[in-house]
Amino acid sequence: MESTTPAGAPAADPARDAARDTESAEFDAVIAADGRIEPRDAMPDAYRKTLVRQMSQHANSEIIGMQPEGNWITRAPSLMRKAILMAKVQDEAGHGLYLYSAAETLGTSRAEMTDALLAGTARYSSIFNYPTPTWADMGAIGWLVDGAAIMNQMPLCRCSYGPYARAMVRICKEESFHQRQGFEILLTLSRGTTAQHEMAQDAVNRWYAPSLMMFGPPDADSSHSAQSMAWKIKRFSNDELRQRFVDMLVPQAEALGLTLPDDGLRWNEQRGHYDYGDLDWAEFKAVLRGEGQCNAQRLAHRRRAHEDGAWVRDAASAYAAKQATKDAARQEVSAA
Ligand code: BYC
Repeated sequence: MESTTPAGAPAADPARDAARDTESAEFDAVIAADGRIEPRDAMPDAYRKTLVRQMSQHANSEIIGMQPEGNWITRAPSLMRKAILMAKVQDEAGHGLYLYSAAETLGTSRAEMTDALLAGTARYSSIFNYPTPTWADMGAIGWLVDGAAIMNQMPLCRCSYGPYARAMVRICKEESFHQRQGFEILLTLSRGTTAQHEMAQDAVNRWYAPSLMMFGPPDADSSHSAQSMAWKIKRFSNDELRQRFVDMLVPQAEALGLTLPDDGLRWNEQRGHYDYGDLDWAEFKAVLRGEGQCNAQRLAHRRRAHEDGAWVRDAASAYAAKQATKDAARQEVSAA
């Protein structure tokens, strides 16, 4: 325990201060050299806290993100579509688990992160609070939501925290497949009957703006960006990634034969980018406050699933305890 003065302040300890300065200089040098911080390396408390916040939010998003699509597994229009959708939703569970595991290396347990999600004190992506009323929503989620996810997550493969960066490599590969399957669903519908084309257009109309808001608030309102970029957790700002995403979508929408619902969308020769219309940030804030169309439903479902799964966790713990007792007995016998 740190010794303190009568007033409660830590007593002066030049040796401890010097060790802290060395650790801090080592951390700064690794970041400056574009190196990786590993779990046992010294790191500022605020860096650790930021990572746990972002990684747990990311993991929570993958887990909650299974719901809007899980909703369509039993209603997918063919056996092949059903098998693909099941595989995609399973991938998302896997992504959540890699990310919780990576976040655990920072000293916060998965149980703590899960409790925070269930208590409503941890965030998950705004995008998963929108409903999925038609099959075309599976296409729009794949094309737009997974498309935005890849744009945001590719740079995270170069994030300064090793376990997060490594988890992102596999996640991004799987997300690329997810995006293509979404694009292919929309292409099939767009080239189908008039009713199918309209269903695809309607889904794109509903998911376009929310997918642009996935990148977070405009840079001027982003509380964490500057520090996260200095620490090389984030490599690009929210607006930079949003712009890249819009630039990518325009030719893809043309290939799909669908229209992006944005009157402000036009090529800006001077900037070499597409301009796009204002987004409804009041809606974004309302969703973050828990007032989106599906916030209550998503959390209620997750809580129910957690309770329903209690017996699995109990059984796994009982099995682990039994194995540990057996192992200990075996070791005793071989030591005798
Ligand atoms: N939704 O200072 P800012 C997926 C919050 S999963 C909710 O810019 P930061 C997929 C932010 O947390 C997609 N909250 O924050 C899964 C902060 O609030 P707090 C998930 C948001 O962290 C299944 C405040 O607003 N991807 O792709 O620098 C099926 C100020 O923001 C959102 C990730 O999580 C939002 N959209 O930047 C299909 C990627 N945006 O914490 C697909 C990893 C902002 O101070 N995360 N907030 O209360 C990131 O890259 C960054 O955390 C963000 C935000 C770009 C999202």
